Amino acid sequence: MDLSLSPEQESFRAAARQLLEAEAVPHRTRWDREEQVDLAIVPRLAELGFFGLTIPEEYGGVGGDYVTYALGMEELGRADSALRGIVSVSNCLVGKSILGFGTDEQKQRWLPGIAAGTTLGCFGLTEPGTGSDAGSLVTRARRDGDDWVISGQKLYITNGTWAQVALVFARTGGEGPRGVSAFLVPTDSPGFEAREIKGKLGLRGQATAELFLSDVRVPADALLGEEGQGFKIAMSSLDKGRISVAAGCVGIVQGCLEISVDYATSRTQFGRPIAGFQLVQDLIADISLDADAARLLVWRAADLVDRGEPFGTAASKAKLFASEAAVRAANNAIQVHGGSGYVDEYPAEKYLRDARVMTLYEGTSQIQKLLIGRAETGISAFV
Ligand code: COS
Repeated sequence: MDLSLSPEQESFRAAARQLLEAEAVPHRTRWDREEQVDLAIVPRLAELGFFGLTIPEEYGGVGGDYVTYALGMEELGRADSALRGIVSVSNCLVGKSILGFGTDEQKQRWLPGIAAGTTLGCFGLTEPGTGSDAGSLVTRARRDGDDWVISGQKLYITNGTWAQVALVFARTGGEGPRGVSAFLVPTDSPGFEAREIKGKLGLRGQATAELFLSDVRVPADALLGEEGQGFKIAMSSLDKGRISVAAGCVGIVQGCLEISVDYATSRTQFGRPIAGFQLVQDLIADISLDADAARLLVWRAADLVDRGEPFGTAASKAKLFASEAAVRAANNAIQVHGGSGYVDEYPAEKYLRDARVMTLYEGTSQIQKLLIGRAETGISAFV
């Protein structure tokens, strides 16, 4: 693995930093307080190519490699994790699932809009009764002539109220993962309703919704992949999604490092900058170490994707470490800031609130450990 970035990767990262510093960072506290990012940022992110990263040019994307994608997610996480979620659910969980499993017709229909940011996607896997045990989902799709008719409920769905297309996982067969199929459902379909969930600890600027599907009728060509292949589609999407979450967490840790150094070198106590105190340096050293270690795990996983090698376990390791590191780093950043870390005039407390969900969604830390344990021992803890 080559740890040096190419000039193209460096220039994308610099352009992303510049855009986000100008158009996201100054507004993130307000967006967080108002529980709504200004959606005018979406086309601005799209202009830079965020939504088209790794989607081939023939489908309207900007192509590029997965390391570049991870750099972009890091910059989004550093600026505002709410934005990282909007991009990565649409581009990665939905767009890459269509790219990987869709027919040419499905790719032509959905990918250009997703790559342009004019079509947002949401990923409908989790249900009120099924979180970690995703293979037990109960949303049903039944065949009616040439159509599928879908009924059920989905919970904690990022982009749920903003999306134009929902990737919905529904049971078409018997119990367990093999009975699950995936469908591309236009969200303006009759019977489809999304209700926003308010009162989240973090990621407040991003829409998180509950989806209700009451006899939503879609044509046969809404089926993504084969009948019964839905669980595999969900799992392989999440393998990539976990790298995306982990990359966003690297951005959180990096942000925590920068604000902690800034604060510690300018805040004076006992007649000198607090950065001069060994116990403050201890906190900053821990954040710095977490940034390096998490970034290396993310780059390793992204590099495996780029090489076409198995990357699932590397993705779980990156997600597990980086998400726990983000919580730790944000906590340390608050400690460096003292009382100032507890108010949203400074970004430390938002980093902590946003980081907290990273150990939960796209597979909890406990699920990642069991996936790593299964890969190491060959024994599944899930059966
Ligand atoms: N890629 C492709 N296929 C996969 C896969 C992957 N990463 N992981 C599993 N599969 C396949 C298996 O090969 C198996 O196929 P066969 O039936 O043909 O043998 C099938 O899917 C079932 O796999 P498995 O036995 O691992 O299913 P489990 O029910 O044991 O899966 C876990 C358990 C916990 C791994 C899974 O449910 C999971 O990841 N849960 C977390 C869900 C999650 O992240 N939710 C967040 C939603 S988005 S916020």
